[in-house]
Order: sequence, then structure tokens, then C-alpha cells
Amino acid sequence: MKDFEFGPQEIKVKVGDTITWQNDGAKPHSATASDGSFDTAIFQPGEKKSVTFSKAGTFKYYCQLHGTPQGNGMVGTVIVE
Ligand SMILES: [Cu+2]
Repeated sequence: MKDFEFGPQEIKVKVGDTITWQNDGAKPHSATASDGSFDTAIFQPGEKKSVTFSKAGTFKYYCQLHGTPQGNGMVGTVIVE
């Protein structure tokens, strides 16, 4: 993540995989699932947070500070296969 986007914006992983978000921006950010299934909480520049995906599905997520659960602003998608 940077200010103010996730890269890549969409990622495909397998069930059981772990995604690590690294905050390479100058502002705090979060990766928060729109359906509430995961949340890194807000974390600071230079920090990393990991989430393991144990269920298949398409998970939209957003930054609590710069996006919305409806998909506006700083948002991304995790596809778990
Ligand atoms: Cu943010």
C-alpha cells in the first residue's frame, strides 16, 4: 500500500495463503474487509500486517481512513481460490 492505493489492486491467492500488506506510504492505512471477515486495523508507515485466507471467495476490502466499504477511494480485492 501507498498513499492512497493498494498495489496490486486485485490479487488471486489459494486457500491457506497469507497476504502481507506493507505500508510504503507516508500516512497510516488499513486493509479492512467490506464484509467484516478480516481487518488489519490501521497501521503506520513502515509497518506490515498479515492475513491468512482460509475460505474461498472474493473479498472486497478498503482502507478505513481513505476508502469506503461500498468500494470508493482506497480499495482492493482478494480472490481466494
Ligand atoms: Cu489509507
